[in-house]
Amino acid sequence: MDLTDEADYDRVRLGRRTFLRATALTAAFFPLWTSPAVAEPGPIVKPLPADRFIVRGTNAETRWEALAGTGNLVPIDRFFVRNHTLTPLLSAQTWRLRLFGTGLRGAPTAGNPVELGYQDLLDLPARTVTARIECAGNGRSFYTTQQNQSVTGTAWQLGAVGVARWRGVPLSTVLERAGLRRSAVDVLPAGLDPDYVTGGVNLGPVRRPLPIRKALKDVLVAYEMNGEPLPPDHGFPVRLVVPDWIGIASIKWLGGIEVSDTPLVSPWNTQFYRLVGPDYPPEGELIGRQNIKSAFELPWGGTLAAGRTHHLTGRSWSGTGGVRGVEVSTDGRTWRHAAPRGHDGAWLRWSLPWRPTGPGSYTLRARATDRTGAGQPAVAPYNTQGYLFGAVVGHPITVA
Ligand SMILES: Nc1nc2c(c(=O)[nH]1)N[C@H]1C(S)=C(S)[C@@H](COP(=O)(O)O)O[C@H]1N2
Ligand SMILES: [Mo]
Repeated sequence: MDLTDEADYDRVRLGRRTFLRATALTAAFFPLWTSPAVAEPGPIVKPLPADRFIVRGTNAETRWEALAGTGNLVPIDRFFVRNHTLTPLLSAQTWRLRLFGTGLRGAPTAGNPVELGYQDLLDLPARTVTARIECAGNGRSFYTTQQNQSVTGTAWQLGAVGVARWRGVPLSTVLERAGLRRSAVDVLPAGLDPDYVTGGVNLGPVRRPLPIRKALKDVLVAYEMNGEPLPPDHGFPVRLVVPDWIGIASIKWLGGIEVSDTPLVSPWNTQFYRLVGPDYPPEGELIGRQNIKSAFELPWGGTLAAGRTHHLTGRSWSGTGGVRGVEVSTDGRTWRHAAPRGHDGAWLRWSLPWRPTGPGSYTLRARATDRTGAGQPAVAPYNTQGYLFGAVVGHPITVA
C-alpha cells in the first residue's frame, strides 16, 4: 500500500481508532505551548490593496489579473493568505521547535521535548525549492455559481493558490536529528497561532497529521520565501512546505511536531478536509493531494477591446503530476491548444492569441491535462465542504 496516498492510509488510521472517538478530540489532545508575541497580533499584516486582493473574512485571495506580467513566482505582495484566526507576530529569538512522541528515540514527552532554535535551523544544510501552495477549497464558489450547489467554507474563486521559492531544511533532516525511529508512522505539526474556535468548540491549535512517508519525501521546514525571511502572514519564523498536498498540510508558525509510532488524528483530518457527500462513503474520503485547475490572468467580468487581437494568458497546475497540455475555448464549442510560456514543475504558464469576432459577452474556458492523464471535467463531483473544485471554470468577459 502507498502510505503517501491519504485515502488509502486513512483506512489504516480509522481501523485503529474509531472515527467517532477521533472526531471528539479537541484542544486537550495537543500541548498548548505559547510563544511570546512581539506585538499585538493583527488579522493580516501585509497591505491588501484592492487591485491585488479580495479579502474574505480572515483570508485574502489573489486577484488573477494581478499575476499578468509577473514571472513564475507569485510576489509576496500578491500571494494569497489563508488564516484560520489571525497572523501572530513571533520573535525568531525566542522561537523553538519542540519535537516529542513515541516515534522518537527515548520517546520524549511534550513536557520535555527535543528542542531546536532558529539559529540551529539556519545552521543545518539548506535546500531551496519552488513549490505551489493551494487551499483545498480553492474554486469553492463555483460549486454554487456554476453547479447551483450549497457548500460550507470560504467562497474562493481561483485565487487561493501561489507559487514561491522556499528555502529551509528538509523535514527529514530535522526528524533524523531529533532521533527518528523506524517505527514512526505519523507526524503532527502544530501552529503557534491562536486556537481555532468554531461552532462554540475550541479545536485547539491548527494541526494536521502527515504520514511519515510524505514527511520524509519532500517536505521543507522553510524560513525563506522568494529570497526574504518568511513574512509574518506566511508563517514567520518557520513554516512547513508540503509540495502538491492541500494547503492545510503546510502548517505556518510551526511550533511543535509530535512524532508517533501509532496513527494520529486531529479535526483537520477527521472533520475537515474529507470529501463528504452522496457520492462518498459515510465517513468521507480523506484528501491528500491537490487536483488540477486552470485560470486566466484576467479580471473577473473584465472588458477587452473589440477589433484587435488579444493574447489571453493564464496558468494551469496539478497536484497529481506536471501539466502536459492546456486547451482554451472562447466560444464554448471549439478548443485550441494554448502555447506554453514556461514551466518549472509548479505550474504551466500559457498564452493564446484571440481576436473576438465582435462586441458582446463571452465566456472563456481553459482545461488542462496532466502527466497522469487526469483532466478537467465539465462538472466537479459534489462534496458538502466544497473541496477540490477541478471542473472547467467559465470566466465571463465583455468585448466592447
Ligand atoms: N498555523 C497555521 N497554519 C496554516 C493555516 C493556519 O490557519 N494556521 N492555514 C493553512 C491553510 S488552510 C492554507 S491553504 C495555507 C495557506 O498558506 P498561505 O497563507 O501562506 O498562503 O496555510 C495553512 N497553514
Ligand atoms: Mo486551506
